[in-house]
Amino acid sequence: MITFHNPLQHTHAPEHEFFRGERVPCFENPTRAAYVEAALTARGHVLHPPDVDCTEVLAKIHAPRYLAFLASAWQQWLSLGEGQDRVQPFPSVWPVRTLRSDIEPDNFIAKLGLYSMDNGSPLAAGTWTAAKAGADAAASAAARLAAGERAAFCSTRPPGHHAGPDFMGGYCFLNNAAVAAQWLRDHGAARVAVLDVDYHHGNGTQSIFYDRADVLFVSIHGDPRTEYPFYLGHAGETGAGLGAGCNLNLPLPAGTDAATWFAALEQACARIAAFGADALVVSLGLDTYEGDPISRFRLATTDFLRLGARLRGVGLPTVLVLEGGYAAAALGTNAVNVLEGFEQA
Ligand code: OKP
Ligand code: ZN
Repeated sequence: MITFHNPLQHTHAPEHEFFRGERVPCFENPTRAAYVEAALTARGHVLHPPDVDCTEVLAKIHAPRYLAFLASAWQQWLSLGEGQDRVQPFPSVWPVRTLRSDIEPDNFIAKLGLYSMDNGSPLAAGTWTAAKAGADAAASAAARLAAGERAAFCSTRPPGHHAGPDFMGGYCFLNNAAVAAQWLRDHGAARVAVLDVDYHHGNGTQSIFYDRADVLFVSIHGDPRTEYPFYLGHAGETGAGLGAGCNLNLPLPAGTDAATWFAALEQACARIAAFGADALVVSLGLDTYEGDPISRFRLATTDFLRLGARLRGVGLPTVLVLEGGYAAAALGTNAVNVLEGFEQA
């Protein structure tokens, strides 16, 4: 399988996030990609840099004012005063119910709240550079399907599936899986399925495609009653308008084991088969792993071989886009296991 990486991923390296009242080192850090790339290289894969510019596709899935903000956010932060480069910006006020989100405030922190769903997506000097290159890499992987490849993997970082039409969230800034799906739509695929197997519901991807009939979104994830992102991902969310029936959520309780998880995967695959997609995009979160520090499913390293084999069985040209996975030292092996399961099936 052809593999892509993001050579600029290390430029997105915020130091801290908040966890239960404490500032802790970021779970989503450059080391994650380093482990994935080392494991891929060790098993003989050649990592390709992006060769597609996703700018046009980005404009179809994200709002112009959000993209403009993100591209200039660090410069705006620095212009607040001397020494801002030594600290991270965090939002502190959000336009929830009854407050207006149609007017972009002038104040930087107010803008950051407008364009964020949480305080868990810290910005760094290279965030835009890294996120844009990561989205380019996802588009590059999608482009290889049109060129005849059976499958392509993209070691994207930062992740993307929580990023919505006009907001960042959950360590995500640009929705890489949505970029891949939209790229495929724009280059010959009439219908695309997105399968999100990250532990956390891909609220951003769901929202981007919620009213569209040309992109099916299917997600297996921790029940939002107890798991992040809390406010989306319930089974009753099935799509709206033209997209009615084109969204399937399969929430599972924290603590779910591999047997139950793979039964949900069968339901997901059945829905994808019925949809009649021309291509498949997988939001490949590996935080379903039993050793993940912030998630609570119980998949073992060998289960990722089985996942890869089942994904190949869907029988569609497939782009695999890395999402979460925070047991960094195991992430490389878990990722290459998905690829090897896919290739050997
Ligand atoms: C991103 B992805 C609190 C930590 C919770 C949300 C988890 C984001 C997961 N500061 N952060 O889906 O793997
Ligand atoms: Zn996740």
